[in-house]
Amino acid sequence: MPVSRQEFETVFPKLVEDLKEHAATYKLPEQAMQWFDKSMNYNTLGGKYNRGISVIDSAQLLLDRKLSDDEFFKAATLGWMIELLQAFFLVSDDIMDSSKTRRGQPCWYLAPHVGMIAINDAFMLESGIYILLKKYFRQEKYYVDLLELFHEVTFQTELGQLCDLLTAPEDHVDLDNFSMEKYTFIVIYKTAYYSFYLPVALSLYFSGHATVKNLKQAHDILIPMGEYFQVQDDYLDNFADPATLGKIGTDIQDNKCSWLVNQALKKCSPEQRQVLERNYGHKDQECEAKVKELFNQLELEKDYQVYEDKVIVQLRERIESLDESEGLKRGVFEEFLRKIYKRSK
Ligand code: GPP
Ligand code: MG
Ligand code: MG
Repeated sequence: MPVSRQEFETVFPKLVEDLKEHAATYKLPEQAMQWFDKSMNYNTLGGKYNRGISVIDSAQLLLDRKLSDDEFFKAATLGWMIELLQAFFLVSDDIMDSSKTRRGQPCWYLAPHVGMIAINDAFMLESGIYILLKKYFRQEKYYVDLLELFHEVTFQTELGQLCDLLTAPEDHVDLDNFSMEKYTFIVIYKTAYYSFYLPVALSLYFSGHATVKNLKQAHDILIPMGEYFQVQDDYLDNFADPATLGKIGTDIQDNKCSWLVNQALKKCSPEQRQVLERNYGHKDQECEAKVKELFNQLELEKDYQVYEDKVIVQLRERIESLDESEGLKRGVFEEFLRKIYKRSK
């Protein structure tokens, strides 16, 4: 049985206490302690927790049994460490993308009295990962592997974010700068590693199944799965109802090399390309509305359906041909795919 959001949430308050206790060893003043507490709760809670919960679900499948209370706590702690990493990324990403809302509330940097303190809060969310890792995993023989994994995946995500930002300059629009090759690099690095490879890699170490072969097999299924997830994110950015999505899309105004604009460029007429030239990437609602209208005219929703049907077949084939001889299980990937298939938020 997959773990519910509520079950996963029961572990978080203890981890917040652990991090505050660590800060207390430095006699952190009370005002700052309250601020840290608020930032952790505001920025880490309220999402879908797909990444975090997948660590526990995968561990259960890999060990092929129900986890003991202690095992559940430790697997959940690894899951919350990904959620802290995600919180660190999202607080930062929302500043960089000038986003307005996240998980149905104002982005943290826009919350009352926060502003650019949010940058330091983002760093502290990241530091929380390593404090918890040391507290709960220092004695494990795979401690250094986990440490290196978090560091490497963070670096990979930053590489993706860099390319995402460099292909979306604020001051000039150059549609020739977009391509599906660049797009693929951006989404694999900014999203797929930390959202898909990381949870399963963590559960492989935790369950004692992290052989070179298993890590490679997991990688080769999860990176394409993460690519699909970010195509969904780009599609939803324009086509989803913000009330359901919990965030207002910014990709058109932000001049992003998104999946939609790449599809539009493939099929637009010279006249339609002019509409894009004149309106894409402007911080202006009327320009944005013209681009949205063009995306509708071009029936990009249909292209998305075709893409989704095709990629699902490919992913299922890859899962089917998985070699389970070293303890990896198809169910790990089936469950992850089930969580995101045809998602609307
Ligand atoms: C999501 O892309 C990517 C990230 C959250 C990675 C950020 C990486 C950093 C190193 C800060 P997105 O901008 O499309 O996200 P959303 O649609 O949720 O705003
Ligand atoms: Mg972004
Ligand atoms: Mg997005």
